[in-house]
Amino acid sequence: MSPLRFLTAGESHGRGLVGILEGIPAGLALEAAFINAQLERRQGGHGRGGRMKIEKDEAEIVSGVRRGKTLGSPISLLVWNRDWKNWSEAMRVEPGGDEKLKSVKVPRPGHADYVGGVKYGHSDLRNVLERASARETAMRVAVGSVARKFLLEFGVHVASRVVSIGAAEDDADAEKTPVERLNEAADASPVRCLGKKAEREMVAAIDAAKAAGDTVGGVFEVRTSGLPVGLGSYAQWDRRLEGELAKALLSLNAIKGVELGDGFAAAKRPGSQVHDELFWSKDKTHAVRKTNRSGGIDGGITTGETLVLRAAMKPISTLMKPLRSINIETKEEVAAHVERSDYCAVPAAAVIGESLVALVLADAFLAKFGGDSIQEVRAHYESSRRR
Ligand code: EPS
Repeated sequence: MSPLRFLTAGESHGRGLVGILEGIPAGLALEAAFINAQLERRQGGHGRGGRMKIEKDEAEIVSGVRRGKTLGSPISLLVWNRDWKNWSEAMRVEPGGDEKLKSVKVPRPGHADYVGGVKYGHSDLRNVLERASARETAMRVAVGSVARKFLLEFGVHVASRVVSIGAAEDDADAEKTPVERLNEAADASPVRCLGKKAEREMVAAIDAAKAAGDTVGGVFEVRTSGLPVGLGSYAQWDRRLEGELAKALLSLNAIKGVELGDGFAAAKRPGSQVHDELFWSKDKTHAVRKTNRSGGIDGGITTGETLVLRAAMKPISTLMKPLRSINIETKEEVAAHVERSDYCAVPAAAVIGESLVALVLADAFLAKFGGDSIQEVRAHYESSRRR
């Protein structure tokens, strides 16, 4: 069983989002301000819609922390939806009210609307979209921030940057920016990329999509530093770390592809140009590599190099100039439902990607160096490093 697990709950326009994170050891210093700084990063990025002007996401720590330190008990978090006040009648929990209010009958192609309606037997597709909405990722960032805080105790940093938006691609070499400073550099850009020319092109791609009533996707990259050798395992399929990382990233709304290191490009090259050769460190105590084409994992196990993960996000499926669809009540073929949305959320998705990677890595870290308190984990970690 995974030492670390979490659940989220909450509808996009309901009262708020709830999260429970279990398995964080006792004694970790944790304050809401740390979580809130990450929530603020998720809200940004050029191409966001009107909702982010309404919300100012802030987490309340409801349990599991006393006097600024984790207790080892489940940590529960709350993020209230400010928009709830505009939706309290349409999203009422109590029975009754006007069933037609804010009801949705025409699914958006590519969204969960149709399949969710079929699956759960909903004739009002709002019952689907409220939970399928990417609003839920605010809570994933909140719980992921606790995992991030845990990893920082052990010198592990997780950061991200946007690689491309639509056809606009950043050719900046991310290797040149230390992972510890990558977020600072990316957060300074409205599209979270490193290159200035690419930034202009990405902003233009988003503006063009918006003007055309369309949306645009892209690719982001998550990078880590400070990871020890040996997280994950080849011993069983579900202990292979790249599988857990890919699962976490593909679980993020609109993600359609994930690659590690050279990923799909490696499939076109001969082995001699794909694998990272091994050399002795100067003191001959451990192996070093001059390349990191593997992306930091060999055989399901961290190599101790930078983890390099990329995820491809499809364009958001709510189009202001809607695609064709069907009315599930009248049986007509009509234009899809239109609802306030984002034009591009790739910069935000990168921040969420970091949070999901942090959760997987904290889990793998605890599986290897586990303990009930930070002191115990530290003792296990340090004895392993000495060995
Ligand atoms: C989001 C909140 C949502 C959307 C977006 C992400 O709020 P609303 O539906 O009120 O505009 O802006 O979600 C989607 C694009 C989607 O398809 O679900 C958020 O908090 O990130």
